[in-house]
Formats: sequence, C-alpha cells, structure tokens
Amino acid sequence: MKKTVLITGATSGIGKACAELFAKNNYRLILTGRRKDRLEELSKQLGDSDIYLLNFDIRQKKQTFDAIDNLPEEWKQIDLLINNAGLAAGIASFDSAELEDWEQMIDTNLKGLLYITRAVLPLMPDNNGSHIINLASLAGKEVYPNGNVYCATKFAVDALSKAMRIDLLNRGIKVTNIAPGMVETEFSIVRFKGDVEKAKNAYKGLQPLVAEDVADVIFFAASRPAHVNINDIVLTPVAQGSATLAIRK
Ligand code: NDP
Ligand code: 8X3
Repeated sequence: MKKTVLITGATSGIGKACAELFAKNNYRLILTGRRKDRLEELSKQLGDSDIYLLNFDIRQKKQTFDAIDNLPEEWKQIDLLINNAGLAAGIASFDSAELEDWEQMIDTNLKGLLYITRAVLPLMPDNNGSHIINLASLAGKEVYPNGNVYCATKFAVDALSKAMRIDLLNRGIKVTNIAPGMVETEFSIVRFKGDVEKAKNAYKGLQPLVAEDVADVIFFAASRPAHVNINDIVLTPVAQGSATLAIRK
C-alpha cells in the first residue's frame, strides 16, 4: 500500500523539493501552504494524481485543525508528517527588532508546528512506521548575532523533536530533527522582506545547499528500515563551518 506524506510549506524551497522527491518515490501527497496558485501549479506539475491540497495559514489554530478534520475519508491515514513551514522575519538586534516579526516567527515556526502536529497525530497509525520529521536549523543548535528569536524558535523545534520522540515512544512513532545550515531558497527573500539583492548577498562567494540537498536527506531518514530511527541530522555547505563562520571567495 502506498504511504501518505503531509508536507507543510510545499509552495516553495525545501517543502516543494520534498513534494517532488516523495511523489517520484510513489507516496500519496497532502501539500499545504498559503499560496493556493503555487499549490495548484505544483499539483499539475506532479501529474495531479494522488495529491490533496490544503490551503491554510498554519498560524491560525482553527484553520489548521479544520483543514485536517475535514480531510476526505480516503486521506485520513497519514504515515509521514514533514513539519517544514517556517520563516525568518528580519535580522536585527534584540533591542531593535520588530515585535511583529518576532510574533510571526513564534506563531509560524513554533505554534503552527504544534497545531498541525496535534491535528495530524490522531491520523497516524501506532506501531506501523509512522514518522514525524521536523525542520529545525543550524540556527537551532547555535545562536548567531541578530538571529535572536529565529534561533529561539529553532532551538524550540529541536527541543520538541526530542520531546515528541520521548512522549510518542509508546505509539512507536519515529521522530527526526533536520538541521540545515545555509540553503538557497526563498528563505532569505522572505527574511529581507522582498529585497532580492540582500537575499543574494547572503550566499555571495560560496556554494550554498539547495532545497534538493535537504530533501534527499529527509528522504533518507524517511526510508530507513522499520526498526531504525534517525534522531538528528545537521547538514551544511562545505564552505560553512558554523552558524557564524563561512569561507567566501
Ligand atoms: P521558503 O521560504 O522557500 O519556504 C517556506 C515555506 O513555508 C513556504 O512554502 C511557505 O508557504 C511556508 N509558510 C510560511 N509561513 C506559513 C504560514 N503562515 N502558513 C503556512 N505555510 C507557511 O524557505 P525554506 O524552504 O528554506 O524553509 C523551509 C523550512 O526550512 C523553514 O522551517 C526554515 O526555517 C527551515 N530552514 C531553512 C534554511 C535555509 O537556509 N533556507 C536552513 C535551515 C532551516 P506560503 O508562503 O505559501 O504559505
Ligand atoms: C536558516 C539558516 O543560518 O540563515 O535556518 O539561520 S540561517
């Protein structure tokens, strides 16, 4: 029987690359995001079959629970949840950052992840290879200047991966934490609020990871034998030695 994966934030970057890779590997896909046109375009690109689209804002508790509660019967078993939706909003010192940016990151990266996970958990079978994969970050392992609340949300995701692994042990649910360094997606365009030049500069003089590199690692974690759980993977571009050290040409 085909497995079903729900991927949050499938309209772009890592989530989209996961959708492409898991589709190629015969998974049924539930794809989520706020940009409906992007979801529809991706569904068409993937051939439309065995894909269900959910268009909601993960910050909204009711929208998130309603989206999952209202899934058609044939989509009510979810084997793999990839908690990918997230963002950095701004990069500014603790004493000058915008409070609205902080709220958006906490509401999306932390509260949104909690809502969707609680909504999906009743649909995950016990002791049957069910798996939750959380997108944390290198920023959830090391704090860097002006990263304050983004880092805090990703440290929280890292902690939640550990907490889920402990609390869901009795249900036999696998939990994996994925912590990438620099990946060139729309991430920096979002962080710099549409300033494409600033976004490009973030990767200037080095070869960053691409979304497909992270999707490969996620697929590796998802495709281990039934008795194996990958707990945590940190991946960076070769040019990045830590959250604060990168070699640029
Ligand atoms: P992108 O900006 O390319 O993709 C982010 C995705 O999150 C989009 O599909 C977006 O969909 C979705 N999203 C954001 N806010 C919401 C919301 N309120 N409701 C629903 N969906 C939302 O970035 P990446 O692919 O790079 O990021 C994916 C994850 O990986 C994030 O959690 C990020 O923190 C993490 N990460 C990224 C790294 C990087 O360097 N790029 C490194 C380490 C971790 P839409 O806007 O359509 O709603
Ligand atoms: C994204 C990676 O280094 O820009 O999580 O914070 S970084």
